[in-house]
This record gives sequence, structure tokens and C-alpha cells, in this order.
Amino acid sequence: MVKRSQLTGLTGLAEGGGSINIQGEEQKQLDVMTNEVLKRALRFTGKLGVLASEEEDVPVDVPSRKTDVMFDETSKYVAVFDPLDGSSNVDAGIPTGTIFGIFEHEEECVVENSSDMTEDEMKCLVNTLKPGTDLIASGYCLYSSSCFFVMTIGNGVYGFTLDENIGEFVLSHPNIKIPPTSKIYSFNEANMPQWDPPMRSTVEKWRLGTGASGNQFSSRYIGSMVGDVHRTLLYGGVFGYPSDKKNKNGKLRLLYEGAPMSYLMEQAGGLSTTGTERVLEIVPEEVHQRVPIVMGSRDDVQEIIDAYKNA
Ligand code: AHM
Ligand code: MG
Repeated sequence: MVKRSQLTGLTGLAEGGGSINIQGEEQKQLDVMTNEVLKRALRFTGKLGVLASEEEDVPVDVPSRKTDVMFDETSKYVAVFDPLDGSSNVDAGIPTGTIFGIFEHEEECVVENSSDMTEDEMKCLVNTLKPGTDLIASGYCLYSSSCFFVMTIGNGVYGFTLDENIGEFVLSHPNIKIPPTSKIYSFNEANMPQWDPPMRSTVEKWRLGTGASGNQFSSRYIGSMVGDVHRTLLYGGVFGYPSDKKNKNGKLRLLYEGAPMSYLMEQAGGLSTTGTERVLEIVPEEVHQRVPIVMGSRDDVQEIIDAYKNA
């Protein structure tokens, strides 16, 4: 859909700009449609109990398990996802992606009417929100010059490339390991004056080549987390959206952006921190909660953690 969107009238805002998600962001047509496609595809696996999405106000109980023969006691997984991350870029043909995480969920939430939930029903659904340390799988799909599918099930990171000639994802990047030190940082540098002093001073050192590694850093920033994280995993680097004066929790969402990507990053031998906390250990209190993030090559992220510790 993304690839053909310029030809099929799927560019631009949903409902001519009238569709706003719970976070106050205008939804693009593709945000809405990719969310629907994912919901439907996940539902048809028959293994899904609850899902939470960037484009849904609250966690959603996958309906009619009781009556639908496809659903049985194996419907025990919770899927969290951002259906089209970086969608502000999509009309210009810049890479976008889908981010997902999978949790196990023992308790069954029976929701009678999802548009009018009782407090208990809502509590049950919110209880499905777990810290990243409980993820049993996570990954992303990157829609770029190739379509990549990169995932972990807790034993390393594996990258697949879609071979359109045969319609299959082919293992192209077995056991991805991020280089331990790097020369690339990837932040929205326009926010730098607003960053916390330890963050700012470390990046200033990297610019000058006076940081711990002595490397003179270069800057790469697409503004699409999936693309920036993909490059960071393969080439090494530090990607982030740190806390700033205006946005204490940065911009990225914990549940379906921060935690799944942090799980991948750690599985590839890298680190992911808020500056003061391991991102994977943060227990979400709400679906769309934001979290400051600095992730990537181990030694460089450690330098940021040390700078916060010493501050
Ligand atoms: P989105 O989920 O609404 O697309 O926002 C997330 C995106 C990330 O892909 C990217 O890292 C970040 O927002 C870029 O933000 P900014 O434009 O402030 O640099
Ligand atoms: Mg996003």
C-alpha cells in the first residue's frame, strides 16, 4: 500500500484532515488503513487476545473469541504496534516502517461492548501492558529500497529481505550484531539547546572528536525511527529522542516504539537508556506514554549513561 500510494490516491490526510488520533495527531489515510490491515491480519492468526496500537485510543480486546471458531485458548498473545511509523514522511517517498512487540497474557478480558467499557473491563485491558523485559518477540518492517523484516524472539536478531520475485522473506542478515563503538549520531539536533546538559555535552564532544572513543562523529537523521534504527543496527551509531525542556519524556512512545526497539537493540548487543534508566525495565502506566530514548552502540550509549551519572 505504501509503495503504490502515489498511484492509488492514498497520500494525504485521512478524512481531509478531520481524523485526529488520541494523541492529537492528524492521521494520514495510510495510518488508518495500515492499522486496519494489521488488526485484521493479527486477528486471523487466531492467537491474539488484546492489541494496543498508536492509532487506537485504548487497548482493544480482539472481539468475539467466544463465538468465533478461530479463537480458542491459544489466543493468549498481546500485540502492540505502531502501524506506520514515520508517516509524516510517507508522501515524499521517505522510508517508513511498522514496529511491533508481542507479550504473553494469561488473564482473559471479556469485553461486552468495546465502545462503552466498564471500569473493570478497562482495568483488565490496561493490565495487559507490561514492561519491555516481558516481551517475547519484537521487530519491525522497513519499507524502503527493499522491504526488510527484522525480529527477535529473545535469541539474537534476524533480518529478512522480501524477495518480490517469489513473494517470500529471505534470511539476508542472520544474527545481527551492532558494532560496539561508532561514529554516527542520529538525533533531531534542532532540539539540542533544550536537551539535558549531560546529553548536550556528550554530543558536543562527539562532534569535536573528544569523547571517550576519540572518534569524530558524523550526523545521520531520517526522522523515521525504523529507518534510523535499521541503519544504527547495521552500521553502528547512536539514535535517540532525548528528554528536552519542553518534552520531559521526549517524543517516542514506550509501548510500541521504545520497548520493542530496545529489545532488538539489546539482543543485537547494544544498549537502550533514558539516560538514567534501562528502557526495557520501565513499567507502562498508559498506552501512549512517552519515553526519552538513547539507543545504539554499547560503548557510546554507556558514555551517555556515565555522563548522566556524573551530572
Ligand atoms: P510517528 O509515530 O507519529 O510517526 O512519530 C514518530 C517519529 C519517529 O519515527 C521519528 O524518530 C520521530 O518521530 C521524528 O520526530 P521529529 O520530526 O520531531 O524529529
Ligand atoms: Mg511512531
